[in-house]
Amino acid sequence: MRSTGSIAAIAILAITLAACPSKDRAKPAVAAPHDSIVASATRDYLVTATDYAYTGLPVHAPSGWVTLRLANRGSEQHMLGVLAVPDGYTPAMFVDSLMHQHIPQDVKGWAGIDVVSPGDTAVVSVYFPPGEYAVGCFVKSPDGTLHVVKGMAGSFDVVAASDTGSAPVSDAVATMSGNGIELTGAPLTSGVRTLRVLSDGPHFRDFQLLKLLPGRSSQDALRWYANRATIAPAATAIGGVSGMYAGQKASMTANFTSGSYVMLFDVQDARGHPGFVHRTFAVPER
Ligand SMILES: [Cu+2]
Repeated sequence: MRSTGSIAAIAILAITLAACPSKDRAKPAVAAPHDSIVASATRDYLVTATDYAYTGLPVHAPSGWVTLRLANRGSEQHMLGVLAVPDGYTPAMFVDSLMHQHIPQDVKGWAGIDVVSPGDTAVVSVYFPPGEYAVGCFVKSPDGTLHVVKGMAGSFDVVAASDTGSAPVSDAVATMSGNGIELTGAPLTSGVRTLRVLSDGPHFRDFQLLKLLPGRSSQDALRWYANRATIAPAATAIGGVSGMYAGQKASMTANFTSGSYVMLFDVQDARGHPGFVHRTFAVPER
């Protein structure tokens, strides 16, 4: 498995671990407390990632648009992958399964936050229907272990709300397709900008944004991203939206500064070799 673990890793794990029948672990579903109505609640959560834990995860978030901020205070890269808790599992059971890499094949991913470099904070807004969600970090450490296996996992409830909030106003739209990444809307200029992220396919795509370090090329950045547990950075990972497929509603907000950026998502060729679809863009000096 490649080192750029993310939601894509879940799919691989699900296949690899198909011999681990989920029904052996499943117990009767418990009634979910989703029938209460949230009159007003925060829709903005600051989650802190350390090596290897999250703090500040929501407990009961309101349904609709929720903003998750992932502040990486660790020494490694981190992300916040989101999965719907499958039928037959309690959140605690499912988190335990993730930590032991027992993942049912029909697990349903949801939009989350892709990789953030140490010291940076990523901001992603996602539309959540009511339900129970588990989170985990699918980045690999230099020792080859996924952070979720080291205990970097958790869960939260999304409770039905009468007011489901509204989507952040976006400055541009990035659409992942089989052919590339289309970027529409106003050219991105320096400042805090919101990028609506879309995907046209039924399978997970993990949208990632990198800012190139001075003097480094986009190929340097892609080479680093594919091997980032083991080689020196050529870019800063400033987050992205993991687990995107057609119909998911999500956006990311970042403070763009002048320089070169790469947006990318993981692909595999017909022989299963990993690669990236990417697009570069420059943010001009003011
Ligand atoms: Cu991590």
